[in-house]
Amino acid sequence: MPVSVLIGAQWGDEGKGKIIDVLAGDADVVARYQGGNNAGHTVIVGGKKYVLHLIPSGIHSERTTCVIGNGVVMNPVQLLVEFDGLLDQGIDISDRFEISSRVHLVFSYHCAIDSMREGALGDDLIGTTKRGIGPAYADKVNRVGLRGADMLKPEKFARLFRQNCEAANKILVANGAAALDVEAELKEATAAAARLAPFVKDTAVSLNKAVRENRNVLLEGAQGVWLDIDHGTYPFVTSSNTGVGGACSGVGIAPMHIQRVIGVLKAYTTRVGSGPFPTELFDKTGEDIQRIGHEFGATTGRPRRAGWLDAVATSYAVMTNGITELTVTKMDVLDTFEEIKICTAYELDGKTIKEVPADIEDLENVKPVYETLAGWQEPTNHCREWSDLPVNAQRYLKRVEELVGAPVKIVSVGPDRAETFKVR
Ligand code: 2SA
Ligand code: GDP
Ligand code: MG
Repeated sequence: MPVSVLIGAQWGDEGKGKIIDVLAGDADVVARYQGGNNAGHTVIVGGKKYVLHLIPSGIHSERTTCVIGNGVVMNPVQLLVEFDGLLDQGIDISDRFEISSRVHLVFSYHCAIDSMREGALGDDLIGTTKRGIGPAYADKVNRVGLRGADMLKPEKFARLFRQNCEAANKILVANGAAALDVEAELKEATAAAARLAPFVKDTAVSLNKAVRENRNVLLEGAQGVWLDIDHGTYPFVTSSNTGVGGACSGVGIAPMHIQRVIGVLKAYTTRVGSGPFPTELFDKTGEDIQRIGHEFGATTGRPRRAGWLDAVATSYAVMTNGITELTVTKMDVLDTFEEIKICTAYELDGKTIKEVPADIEDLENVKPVYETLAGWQEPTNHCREWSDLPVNAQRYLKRVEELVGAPVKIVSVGPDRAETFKVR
């Protein structure tokens, strides 16, 4: 059975968690491949809400093994907070949970450096989640990071932790921030590592075994394609490859096994944090989308900026990731709008363009060219198949398919698992 990858086709928060939960019923394995606890993936089942940050969103499917792949940066202390929180809610995944021995670890000193750097940037800040993600990936690339396997060797773990925490303290103090208490931090990290050690294994081996045995493997992207370190709106991006390329390297599965790439697309666009956003709305419509869609960060609670769907950016996402199908979420949020717009091109320096400029200043200066469609102005959250959708909602989705070049296969009309249907 081919491996499926599910990615965010915009700037994150498209509803990936919800869709992974829907698909997990048929999945033997769900694996995260990049990012860390910057992610906030919401799953709502029977009115009960779960927000996952590091643990894959396959928790509700008892047949599903949840894997944290090597490409993730994992904060052991925060992972346990999440793990114990699930236990309190009656969900115990301990017999179906694996952590890659090659995963890189995030500690409090990464978070302190992240906060210090953001503070120093003033108005130019990236708007990170301050979860230490960038500094942890920097340690990985600088070849000084601690990894999952180090959690199995307490002496090595302590030696590397002290080295790195002391180096971080020097940077913090030089920049006017407080130093961390190395031994206190080490104690907390060591306790977390000891509890997590039993879950550590070579997940590339177990995942490839699952692929060989024809089991259903689903790879769960975090953030979105436009936050990708290579293809996103650099420097206003996260520090990992959020797209399909990151999926291969982030779990150790070869590209030829991946035949299904599901791009999750919100029916409009949101972005949290700084950076260019061509279709952002600064008017009442934008406020309405934000309010009706409850657009607040699932990790930090920050308000998300809102605007219309951007078909230029989305086509690019389809192209660079080989998206084979789209899931369109939050259709219900647009139920009350008289008119709905889609950006079909940009204008830059008097020219019409259909590509996304790499230069951040150019991207900040593009003006969206819109096509306006009639809204449907009736509720959609009861819809359970294509023919239940109002005709104008069907027209909207058909137009999105045409403009971005991928078919819509799943539609989501509310936050609950039940408020979803497959198309055709
Ligand atoms: P970081 O923390 O270094 O990854 O931040 C870099 C940029 O990546 C953005 N980013 C996100 N964007 C959308 N959703 C994310 N997860 C949370 C959510 C966000 C939250 O589910 O709502 O709660 O604020 C996420 N994580 C990282 C970030 O905003 C920066 O633009
Ligand atoms: P993720 O990071 O892509 O998993 O998305 P988040 O969980 O951060 O944000 C998506 C939000 O939208 C969550 O609060 C979901 O419960 C909610 N949501 C998902 N799908 C729908 C939908 O179709 N309609 C509505 N109204 N809310 C949805
Ligand atoms: Mg999110």
